[in-house]
Amino acid sequence: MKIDLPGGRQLDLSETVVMGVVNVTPDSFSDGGRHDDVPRAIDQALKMVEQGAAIIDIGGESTRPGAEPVTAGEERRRVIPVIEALRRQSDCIISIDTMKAEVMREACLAGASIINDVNALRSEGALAAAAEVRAAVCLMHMQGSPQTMQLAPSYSAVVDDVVDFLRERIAACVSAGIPSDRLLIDPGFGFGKRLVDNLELLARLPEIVALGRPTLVGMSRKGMLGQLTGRDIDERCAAGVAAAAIATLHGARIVRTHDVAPTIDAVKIALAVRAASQRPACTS
Ligand code: 8Y4
Repeated sequence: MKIDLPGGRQLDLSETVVMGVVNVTPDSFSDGGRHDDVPRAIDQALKMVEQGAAIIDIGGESTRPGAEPVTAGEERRRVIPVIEALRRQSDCIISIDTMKAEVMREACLAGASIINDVNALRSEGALAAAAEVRAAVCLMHMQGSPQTMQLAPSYSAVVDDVVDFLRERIAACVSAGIPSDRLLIDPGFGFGKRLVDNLELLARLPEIVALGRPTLVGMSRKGMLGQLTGRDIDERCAAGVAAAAIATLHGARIVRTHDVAPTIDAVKIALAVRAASQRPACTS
């Protein structure tokens, strides 16, 4: 499946692709206001493109559990110069990771063509902004807000909850004039979920995929990998790569990661196995 993007670009999702994460936030680049933040973010993005990332996801607000919100002005100051510079230096597809309508608009004017919103366009003005700029949109499930989501997550049926939520947000987008062929969906690993919830979502990912829109997953470096391996954040690459392989085998079309090169290798293996399981001679 191919998705038409603004500016005549196309996102080819006939095979699973990798989205590289570039954070322009104080926790990844000192105080977030250094003179060399932009070149460092650009270098990181260009390296990921060279390694084979199809999409670069640029974010200026940390959505880690408990992180403090930033103002739209501050967020814009962080991400817009990076998007403008990357747009000049590369033809890659740029995704803007934001919950704010104002940042969505400016980022798309600066060259972003996917809106990656962990709040699924529920913020004020977000549906209208996304419709206006004609970008593709990733709708992600989250229980609660980034400030509160990991305090006491609970579900009676996590997969049903996520499926119902994503159906409702797809309908809201279509009502707001965003055609469904521009939408991506995401179960939101780690966003208001316990380990058991994250594992059930990964095991039953085919039920999300069955909603019929390309499915994006992001497990890279997250707490679930730490809980399963006992490893700190900087040591979770192999665990994330394993999770990416499983998600790809289960039909994920975009894998969001901090570790582009090894994730691409894992995606290749999983796609080959998936193709074998779907060939006529293989019946089980
Ligand atoms: C260490 C490093 C621990 C990073 C936690 C984290 C997703 C996403 C994020 C996702 C989509 C994160 C912006 C959270 N996760 N967008 N964004 N899907 N679509 N946490 O799963 O990376 S940020």
